[in-house]
Amino acid sequence: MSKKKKGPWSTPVRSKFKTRANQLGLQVFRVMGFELKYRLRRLFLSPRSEKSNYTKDFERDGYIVIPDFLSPEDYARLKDHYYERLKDLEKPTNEGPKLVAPPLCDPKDGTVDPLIEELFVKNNTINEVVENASAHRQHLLPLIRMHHYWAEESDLGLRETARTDELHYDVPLRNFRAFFYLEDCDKSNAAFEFAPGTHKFNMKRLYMEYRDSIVQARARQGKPHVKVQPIQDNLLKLLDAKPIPLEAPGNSLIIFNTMGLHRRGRFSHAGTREALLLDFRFLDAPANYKAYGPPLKWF
Ligand SMILES: O=C(O)CCC(=O)C(=O)O
Ligand SMILES: [Fe+2]
Repeated sequence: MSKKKKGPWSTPVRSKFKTRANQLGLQVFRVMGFELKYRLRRLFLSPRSEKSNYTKDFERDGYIVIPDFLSPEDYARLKDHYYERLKDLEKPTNEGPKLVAPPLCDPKDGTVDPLIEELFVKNNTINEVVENASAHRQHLLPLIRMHHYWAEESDLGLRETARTDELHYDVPLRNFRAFFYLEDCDKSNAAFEFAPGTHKFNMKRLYMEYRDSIVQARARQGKPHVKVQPIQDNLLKLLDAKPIPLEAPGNSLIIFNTMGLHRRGRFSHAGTREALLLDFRFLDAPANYKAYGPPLKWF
């Protein structure tokens, strides 16, 4: 339990203030500020490479799926490595679908798994897409986790504990994550879902941010434990959000913009979804950037 003294600036008061500030447009200004910073960076960052079709598709849809990402030899090496590590992991026993996600590369303490570094951290395709889409030089170590997600018969129909199976966006700015499927993944074993086009910065998005920021702040007023509210249906309609399951064979990489609306798929039978999750969130988060220490130079 935290021993912090609760003053007048405690969460309910702050939430009330936040509700008011959002009614006056706080979130709209924040989102516009993020976009403006991106546009300024873009003026000064010359692309490291020609923009490939990957980058163009990524700009249009907010995600790309790259099949046959690794050579057959590297894919086999990676699978051996993954399943070797999986054997030793302690498994949770919560009700509902379960996740084990230990880090393999962690910028916080500088842990770097050599095979993951070789196959993903120094991968030109990933770095090209991320650099061109964020206008940041990608020279920091991403956070990379194993993502062993599974459901037993008794878990079917139960909610996922972190509620990431609800349509949401992670941050209101251009930011990136990637899933590498180790095995075939379709809508029956919780394929990741993304609503194409919902990552775009435009007037509809700003209006959505405005309305949603008030709903979220109000929900937290006096209820600090309420972290995320589902986005209201009328706002989903406004953005024309139609999530599609990104079904793909093993050895596929999916890169997505976390500003777009997405969710974790659900299991329709007992099964597993084996993946790696790559997270480039620190690129735009000064606090994280500080926590991660000086940039590691890969190039
Ligand atoms: O596990 C998933 O399919 C999605 C999780 C998620 O929402 C995210 O990584 O941002
Ligand atoms: Fe998410």
